[in-house]
Amino acid sequence: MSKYVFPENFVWGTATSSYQIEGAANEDGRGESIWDRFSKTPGKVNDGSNGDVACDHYHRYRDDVALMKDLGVRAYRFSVAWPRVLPKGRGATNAAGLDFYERLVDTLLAAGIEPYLTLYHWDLPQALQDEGGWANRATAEAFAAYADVVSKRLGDRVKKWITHNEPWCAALLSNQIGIHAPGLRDYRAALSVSHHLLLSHGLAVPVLRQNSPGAEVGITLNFAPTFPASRSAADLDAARHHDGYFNRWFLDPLFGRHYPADMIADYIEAGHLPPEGFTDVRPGDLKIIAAPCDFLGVNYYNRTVTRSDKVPEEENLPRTVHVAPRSEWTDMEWEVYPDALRQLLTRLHLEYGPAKLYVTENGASYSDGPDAEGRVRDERRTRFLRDHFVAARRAMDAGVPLAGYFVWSLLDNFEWERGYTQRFGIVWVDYTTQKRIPKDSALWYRGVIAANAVDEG
Ligand code: GBH
Repeated sequence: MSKYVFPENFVWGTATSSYQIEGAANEDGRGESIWDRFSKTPGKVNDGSNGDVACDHYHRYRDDVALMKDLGVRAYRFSVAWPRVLPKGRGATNAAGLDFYERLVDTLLAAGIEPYLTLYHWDLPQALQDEGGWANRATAEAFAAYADVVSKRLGDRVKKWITHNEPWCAALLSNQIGIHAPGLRDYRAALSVSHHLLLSHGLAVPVLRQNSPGAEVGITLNFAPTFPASRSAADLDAARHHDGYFNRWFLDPLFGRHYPADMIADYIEAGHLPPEGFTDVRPGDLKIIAAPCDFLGVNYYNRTVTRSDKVPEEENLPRTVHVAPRSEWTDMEWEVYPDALRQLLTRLHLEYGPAKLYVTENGASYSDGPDAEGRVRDERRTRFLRDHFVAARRAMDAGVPLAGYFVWSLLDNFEWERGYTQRFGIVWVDYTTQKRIPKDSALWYRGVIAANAVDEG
C-alpha cells in the first residue's frame, strides 16, 4: 500500500451551485432564471422536478457550513444566483440577495473556510434570455456589470473568483444539444453563445481585480479527455474533432490563441458557421478573452472514447474495441477512468501552462442511501475519490502546479435534467425532512484532509 502525501496548504474543498441547492426560488425578491422556466416546462427534467426547494440551503446555510467545518473542509466553492442579485439581469439590485451571499461568506470565514465564488453556474436571469440570452452580445456587458456589483460588495472578503462554470455546457449542451436551459437546438447560435461567454469572462477579469485587490481570478472549464477507439485515420480524426469541440474551443482563446482553425473549417463545412467564418469575433475580442488569469479550474468526470461513424465497421477496427478495458460505470453511466485526470492535468500544464490549477469539480453519482442504522455505506464513491486523488497527486509529481481539489458535491442536489434521481453528494439529503447524513465517503474525506494524505487501497 502506498501513501500519497500532499503539499502543505493544499486546498481540500467541496463544491455546489446556486440553483442546485438553494431553493427559496420565490423568496426575498429573487428574479426568474432560465432554469426556473426550463424545469417547469413539461418534459425537460426527467422526474418532473425543479429547484424551488432543492436542499433549502438558502435557509440552512449555517448548518451546511457547520457540516463542512466538522469535516475539516478548508474551502467551499459555491455560485451566486445572478437573478437573486439583479432580478432582471441588469439595473436594479436586490439588497436581500446580496445580503444572503454576504451572510454566507461571513459564516464561512468565521468557520475558517475560504470562499471560492463562481459568478455564473448557468442560472441566467430569464429577462436577459428574453432579449436573446448569451447569443446576444449585450449579455456579456451585463455580466461584467453583474460581476462589478457582486465584487464591490464582497471583494474585500472573497479572494478567489471564478467567472464561469463550464462554458461548453452553457453554450453547446444548452443551445445546440438543447438538454439544458434554455433548451435550444441551434448550432450557429450556440457558437455565438460560446464566444459571448468567453468575452464576458474577459470583460469581468479586470473588474474583479479592481474590486478585489490581491484576489486570484480564473475560470472553470469542463473537460472530456478524448481517446480514439483505434489508430485508424478516421478515428483519429474523430478524436481531433471531439477534442476541438469540447476542450480546445475554449482553451485556445483563453490562452491567447485564436479559435482552433481546424474547428472553424469543420463548422463552415457543416454549415454551423457561415462561409466567412466566425463572424461574432470582433477586432480586440481575442485580446479581451486572453486576459491573464491566476488559475484554471478543471472539472473532470469521465473520458470519451471516440469512434468515427463515417467509416463502416468492416473497413475499420471493431466498434467494441474500447469496451473491454472499462472497469466500472457510475449511476450517470459515465465510465470510471481516473488515469485520464492525470493525463488531462499533465496535458494542460504542458500545452497551455496555466500559472496554477484547481480541480474545481470531481465526484460520482451513486444511489446508496441510509441503511437500518442510518449509515450510508458508499464505498464506491470513496474508491472513486481515492483513485482520482491519487491520479491528481501523480500529475503533481510530474510537475503540474495543482493547488487544490473540490469534491462535487457537498450535498445530494438537483442534478439538472436528471432532477433528484442522481446523488453526487458526500452528504445524503432526505428531501422530505431536509435531514443531512454525512456518507461514509465524507467521513473518509475528513481523514484525508486531516492527514493531508491518501492511502492507496
Ligand atoms: C458538472 O457538469 C456541473 O458543473 C455540475 O453542476 C453537475 O452537477 C455535475 O457536473 C454533475 O453532472 O459525453 O455522455 O460521456 C458536468 C459536465 C459534461 C460531464 C459532459 C460529462 C461528458 C458526458 N458534463 N461530460 S458524455
